[in-house]
Amino acid sequence: MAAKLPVCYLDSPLTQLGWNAQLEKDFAPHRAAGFVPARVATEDRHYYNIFTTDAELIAQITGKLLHESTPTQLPKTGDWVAVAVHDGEEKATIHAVLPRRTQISRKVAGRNMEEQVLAANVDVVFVVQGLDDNFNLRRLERFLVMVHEGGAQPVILLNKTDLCPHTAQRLAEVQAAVGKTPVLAVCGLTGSGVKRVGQYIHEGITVVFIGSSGVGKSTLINRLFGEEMQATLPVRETDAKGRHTTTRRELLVLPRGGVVMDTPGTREFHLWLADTGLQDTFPEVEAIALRCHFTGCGHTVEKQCAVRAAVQAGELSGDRYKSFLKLHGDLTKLEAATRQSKLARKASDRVALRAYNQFKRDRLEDD
Ligand SMILES: Nc1nc2c(ncn2[C@@H]2O[C@H](COP(=O)(O)OP(=O)(O)OP(=O)(O)O)[C@@H](O)[C@H]2O)c(=O)[nH]1
Ligand SMILES: [Mg+2]
Ligand SMILES: [Zn+2]
Repeated sequence: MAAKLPVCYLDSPLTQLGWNAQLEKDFAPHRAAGFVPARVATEDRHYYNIFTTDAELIAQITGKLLHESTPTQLPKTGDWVAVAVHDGEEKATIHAVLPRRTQISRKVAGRNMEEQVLAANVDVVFVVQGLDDNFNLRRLERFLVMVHEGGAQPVILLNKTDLCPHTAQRLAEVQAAVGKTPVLAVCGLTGSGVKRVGQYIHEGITVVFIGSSGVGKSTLINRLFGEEMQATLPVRETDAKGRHTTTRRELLVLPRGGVVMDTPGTREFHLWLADTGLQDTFPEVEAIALRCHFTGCGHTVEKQCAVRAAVQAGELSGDRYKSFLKLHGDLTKLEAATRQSKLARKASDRVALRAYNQFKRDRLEDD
């Protein structure tokens, strides 16, 4: 098998991780300063798992970088960083983060509105939704706004086809709502449709799986690898809610090329300021809105509103109009959303975080 791999695959482990000419250029000053490039696989508050050309290391950032960075500028899964490797130890220090090409962020609960970067430098984002009780078109649209806003290409995966007696109907419904965004029906259980997912992944491409907890992100990734690489747990039967099995982000290199990232379920994600994302998610509504009489029309009570006229004329579906208004509202009411998500924050998140931190501590002690 190995002999059949292209030479570049064997020669350049950095290329396997997604390294390219632009990054090499961005990295020049850091190379001159004696640092080596690495990609962040997982991160928590203080420790990072990173991949260099030949090793997986645990890294910490310098105090200087910590003080000079805002929280979103700190290294995130998928980031390229400049590191100093400590000889004879499996440890490194991160001195700088290279500019990001794309990023996937969500709004998180906190004292103030806070942007949390889920993944950096991704090309394709698989937005996964279950065809069981999890299915929710409005939520799907919110995820799409998030992806468009971050500059990546979304692909929708409707998973668990085995649990849905009318997959074709759902597929058509979603496709009608999302326009040109590709929509695939898949089954993590049987592997059906997973080959077509793989067609979006090849060397030089980084993909990430996002979606609520329990929709099957890790299962689909396992399928892609053809082996169990992630722990998966059964969904709680009563409410189709997941158990937040994945408590940290993972970055994995597919044997035939391409980088795959897993994320923990984004249960309480809210929209980040997503003006461009809104336009990309509702292009037809935005086009109609150009004809509204008032600039800054709210499309609800205003006179001579082209959007409402379009709904009345049957040119725009009532459902589309409603979800557009909802997102429109979400974007202007971030403050309220933050308060809500604070209330929604569950103790289980803290438990998961604690378990992960313990895991990291154990791991460091093993080293
Ligand atoms: N019936 C059915 N179950 C599936 C399918 N795909 C995944 N599951 C099950 O759904 C449950 C959750 O799957 P995971 O892959 O852990 O879900 P996840 O999205 O990674 O969840 P988090 O890591 O918590 O965000 C597991 O019990 C899987 O076996 C599918 O196509 N059909
Ligand atoms: Mg998972
Ligand atoms: Zn209007």
